[in-house]
Amino acid sequence: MKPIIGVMPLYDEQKESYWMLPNYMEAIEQAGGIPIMLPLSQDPKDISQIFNSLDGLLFTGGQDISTHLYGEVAKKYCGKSFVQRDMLEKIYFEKAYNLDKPCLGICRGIQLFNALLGGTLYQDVNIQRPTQTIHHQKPPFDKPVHKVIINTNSLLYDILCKKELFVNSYHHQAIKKLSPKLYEMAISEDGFVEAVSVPNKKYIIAVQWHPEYSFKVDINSRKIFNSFIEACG
Ligand SMILES: [Mn+2]
Repeated sequence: MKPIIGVMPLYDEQKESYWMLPNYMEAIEQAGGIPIMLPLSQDPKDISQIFNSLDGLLFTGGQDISTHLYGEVAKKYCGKSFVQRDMLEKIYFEKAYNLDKPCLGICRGIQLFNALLGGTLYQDVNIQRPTQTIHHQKPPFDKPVHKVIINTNSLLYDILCKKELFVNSYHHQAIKKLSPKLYEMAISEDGFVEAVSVPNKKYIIAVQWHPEYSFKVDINSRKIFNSFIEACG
């Protein structure tokens, strides 16, 4: 039996439409999992039933996270948020955290885990913490644009066996204060937290970059998805 992975839905409020980037689905499939996009329904019984049928959860990219989740007021340069998805992901993440179900967070995912566990975010790194390093690249998105330094005492190092990694980058927000419940697995060359794990959980990790954009050309991106699906098996 292949592991079934719940994929957090993408939603376009203007079009009032669900959507999905095929790369998230394909990256899970190539690693041996079955991806299923989740509905936005917040009925507690429905969510429990869905949650129990899943072997793991993928927290995808998307809108900026509501600032009230990390105790701030939105500045004018903060992007639009989508509260319904924030609430949905909060419910799923807290269940997964309490029951130690495998989770992989990507981009918004790392920011979400940090906010939900008591950390804070830069609402816009360009304004609040300017840097020469490119974090919001132009296409092609499978091309690396900056370096991350990996903590050798981390799950990410165990997965990749690399102290340095070149990654793509497509984010305008980032972790400001790291949650005391998260462990820093990698930082960018200019000092942003780019990968975290939850200590004492089997596999709850998140990265700030986008392995789903690069898995077709990059073995390290595939290794991240492979390790996730293995943990879900
Ligand atoms: Mn970056």
